[in-house]
Amino acid sequence: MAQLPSDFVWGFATASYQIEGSVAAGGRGPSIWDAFCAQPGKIRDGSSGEVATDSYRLWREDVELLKTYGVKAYRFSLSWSRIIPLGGRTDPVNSEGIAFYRALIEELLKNGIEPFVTLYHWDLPQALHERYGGWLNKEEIVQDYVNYAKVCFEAFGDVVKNWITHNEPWAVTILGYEKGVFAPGHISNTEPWIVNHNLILAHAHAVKLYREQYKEKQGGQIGITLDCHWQLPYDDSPENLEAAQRGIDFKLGRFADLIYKGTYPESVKRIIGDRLVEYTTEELAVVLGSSDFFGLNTYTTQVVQPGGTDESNGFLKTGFTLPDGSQLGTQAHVPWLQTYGPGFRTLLNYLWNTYKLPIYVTENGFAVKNENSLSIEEAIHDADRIEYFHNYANAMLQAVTEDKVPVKGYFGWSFLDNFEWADGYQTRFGVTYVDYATQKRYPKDSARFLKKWFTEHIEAP
Ligand code: NCW
Repeated sequence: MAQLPSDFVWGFATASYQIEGSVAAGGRGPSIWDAFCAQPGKIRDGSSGEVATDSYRLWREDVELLKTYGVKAYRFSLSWSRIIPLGGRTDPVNSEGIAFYRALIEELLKNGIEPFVTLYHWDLPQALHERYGGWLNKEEIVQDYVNYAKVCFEAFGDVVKNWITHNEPWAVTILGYEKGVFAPGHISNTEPWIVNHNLILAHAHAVKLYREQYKEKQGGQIGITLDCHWQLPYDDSPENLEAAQRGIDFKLGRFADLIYKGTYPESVKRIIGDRLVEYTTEELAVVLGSSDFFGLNTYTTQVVQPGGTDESNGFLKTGFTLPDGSQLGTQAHVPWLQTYGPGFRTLLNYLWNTYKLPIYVTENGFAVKNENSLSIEEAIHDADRIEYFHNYANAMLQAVTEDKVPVKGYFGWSFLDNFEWADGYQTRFGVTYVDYATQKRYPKDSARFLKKWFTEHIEAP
C-alpha cells in the first residue's frame, strides 16, 4: 500500500477567536472581531465569540481529546490582544495571556503533540484599529506586529518550532476590506490593496527578525498560510484557460508571487493598475523568499469562466456546474464548497512546480449540509465529511507518492465545531460535535476515520 513518509505530521486546526471565549477574562483586550460582532446584522445568528467552545477554560480536556484522536500535531492561533491587550509596541504585555498559552503548549508537548502556532488569525487588537486604522497604517502596524511576534518568539520559541505568521490574508483583505463581511467591515476597492501590502510587509519583517535572532538558537521554521481553491477552467477554450490562471493570480499570486518571486502577477498589475501599492527595493529585499515552507489552506475547486459582476476587482464567474450539467461533487452547508479531490492533487502539483517549497496543508475540511439541524446522535455520523476527507487524503497521497510533491503535513479543519465568523454557530466544520448548551464534546465518525486513515497511511519509523 502507498504510504506517506514516517515524519509526516497530521492533526487538526483551530483559531483563537473561534474557540476560546472568555473574551474579558485573563486580562484580554478587545479585538476587531468583538467590535464587529457587536454591530447588529453582521453575524448571521446574532452571536459572537464571547463563549465559543469555552476552550480558554476547557483546554485541558481539549488536549486529552486530541490525544485520543492520535494526532501528531495541533495548529492553533494566539490571540494578540490576550498577549498585548492594547496591541502596540509601547503597551504592556499581559503575563496571564503568556501563562495561558505556555501551559497549553507544555500540555501538548507532554502528550507528544507538536504545536503549530499561528500568530495572526484575524483578531487584531481593537485599540490598534481605533488608534491608527490598524492594517491600513503601514508605519505603525508593521512595527507593532513585529513587536508582537518578538514577544511570542521570546515567550514560546524554546518550545514552539513551527510558526505561521498569517492565516489567509485573502480573507483579511477581501472579506474584511473589500466586501465588508468580516471585521472590520470596510467596503472599498482601494483599501484591500493597501492592506495586501501591509500584511505582507508585516509578515516579512517578522520572518526577518526570526531568522536573524531566533531561528538558529531555537531551531524552528516560519512561514505564511495562503488559501486557494483550485481553479478548473469550464472547458479548454483559451478564454477559460486564461480565466482560470487569472483566478489563481487573484486568489494566491497576489501574495505568493510577491513572497516567492518578488513581483505581482501580470494580470493583477494589468487589472488593478495604480491601486496596487508598489514595493520599494528595500521592501522587496525583505519580502522575497520570506517563508520556509508553503502553508496552504484549501477547501474546494471552482469551475471558472471569464465574466461575472466584478471583473475589475479580479472576480470571475465561478461555480460548480460542469459543461454536461453535472455538479463537481457533494455540496457543503456553505455555498462555496463542494467535494472534489482531483482538484486538490492538481493544486499541490501546481504549487510545487511554481514555488518549489515543501508544503504544509494547514487547513482542509467540510461543513455537512444541515448538520446544525440534526440531533447530536445523527450529526456524529457525518458520512459526507468522511467522503470528503477520504477523497482529499487519497488525492494528497497520490500527489506525494506518485507525483513526488513534498507535502510534509496535513491539518483537518476543524478539531471542534466552533464560531464560524459571519456564519455564527450555524455552520459546523468540526470533527467533534460541540453541544453549545452544555459545552460537551462528541467525537464524530470523521475523527475516527482520519485517525485510522493516517495510522494506515504513514510508514512506520
Ligand atoms: S471562512 C473561511 N474559513 C473557515 C474558517 O473557519 C477558518 O478560520 C478559515 O481559516 C474555514 O477555513 C477558513 N474562509 C473564507 C471562506 C470564503 C467565504 C466566501 C464568502 C464570500 C462573500
